[in-house]
Amino acid sequence: RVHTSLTLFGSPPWGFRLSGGKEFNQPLVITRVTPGSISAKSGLTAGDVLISVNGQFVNEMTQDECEAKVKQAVGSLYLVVEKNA
Ligand code: LEU
Repeated sequence: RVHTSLTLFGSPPWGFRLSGGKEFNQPLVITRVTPGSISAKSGLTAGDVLISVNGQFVNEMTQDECEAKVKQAVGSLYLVVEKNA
């Protein structure tokens, strides 16, 4: 399993959807990446497990908290994901 850092340049919508979160006792996982979006161009793919958002670990975040972080980002969004390839 490989941790990969991705920097998405721009502003929301980044073009991905999330599942999981602390309230579900599940990891936050990227479930969909919109073709042609900033996320797609940056190498994010469905199935990637989210590790951190703008340097903040997501393991204690609910899905809503994580989404709020993602939506707050302006200019760029720095993600660390675990790719399962
Ligand atoms: N759907 C949002 C976007 O593409 C991300 C979500 C996690 C808040 O920017």
